[in-house]
Amino acid sequence: MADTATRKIILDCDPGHDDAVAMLLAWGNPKIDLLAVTTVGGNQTLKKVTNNALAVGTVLKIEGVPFAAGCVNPMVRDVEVAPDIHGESGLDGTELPTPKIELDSRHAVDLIIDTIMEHEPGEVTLVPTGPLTNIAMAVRKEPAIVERVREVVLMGGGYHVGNWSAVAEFNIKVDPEAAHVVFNAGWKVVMVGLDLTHQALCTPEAYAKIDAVGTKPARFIHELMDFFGESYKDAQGFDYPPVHDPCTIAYIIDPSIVETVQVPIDVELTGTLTTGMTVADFRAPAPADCPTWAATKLDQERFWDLIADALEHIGENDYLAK
Ligand SMILES: [Ca+2]
Repeated sequence: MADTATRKIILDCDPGHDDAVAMLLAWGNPKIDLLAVTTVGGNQTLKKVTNNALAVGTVLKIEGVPFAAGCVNPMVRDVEVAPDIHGESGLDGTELPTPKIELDSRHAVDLIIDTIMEHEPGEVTLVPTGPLTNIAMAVRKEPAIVERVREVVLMGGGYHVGNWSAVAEFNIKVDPEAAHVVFNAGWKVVMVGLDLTHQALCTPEAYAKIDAVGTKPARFIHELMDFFGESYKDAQGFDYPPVHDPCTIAYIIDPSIVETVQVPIDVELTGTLTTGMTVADFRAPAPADCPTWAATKLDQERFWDLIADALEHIGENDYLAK
């Protein structure tokens, strides 16, 4: 029988074109109960990504969900941003509406801790789609969250490829110390890394599904994908942009869309060429108590159907200028 229970999640993000699509899927799919949206410095500065999160929330008509800003800088290293991929605003390529959503007064780390501790053990899933600074800080501030979280489904890393170096992915490389805390905390971690997300390409077929919805929010996503596609073409030679972050939400909605394998994973902190690499050990079957998993294979057709269904579910937004 299909699992129809809703899943409670906290989305910790750095919007970011693909983060915006993750927000869309988290809000527009009835199976997901979005408890909070928190932001972290990453694709752009904290100030910019926080404004972007509020604006995207406004486009998607998100209501009754607290939004909170988190850490400005990584735990140890200097901040790095990605204007070559996401532009100067962090969300270039479209017109952002004036946000209707007000920021929660709490720091994101406190909102994350409060939300987890207010719920029953095993109820809340954490979904980080930016650098892991907020999540690691939450673990350090309130270690009791580790046993209460159902699982951490994160976009980051990879076991064969990198994008911010030959072997490291952006979210992990920007704050490898935070990633080290998160991968070694002992809770279940599902790494939705580049091996998986490079299968989530916004192809002409994917555009057709988005465009068929015909609403202003669909147009907004289309414009984001246009900019994202040009960036990925120029910066990394992709024909179509890989839409990383919503793959985490797709996995939570239906794990048969995102296949995973249990494998020990750790994070390199001291490599001269490999800092920020997620090192997955495939030499032998993982021990039964291994808490880390890696995503391997995406059902692309069903993934893009989920995105289009979420846009249908949200419907029109007359607040938007176009
Ligand atoms: Ca992101």
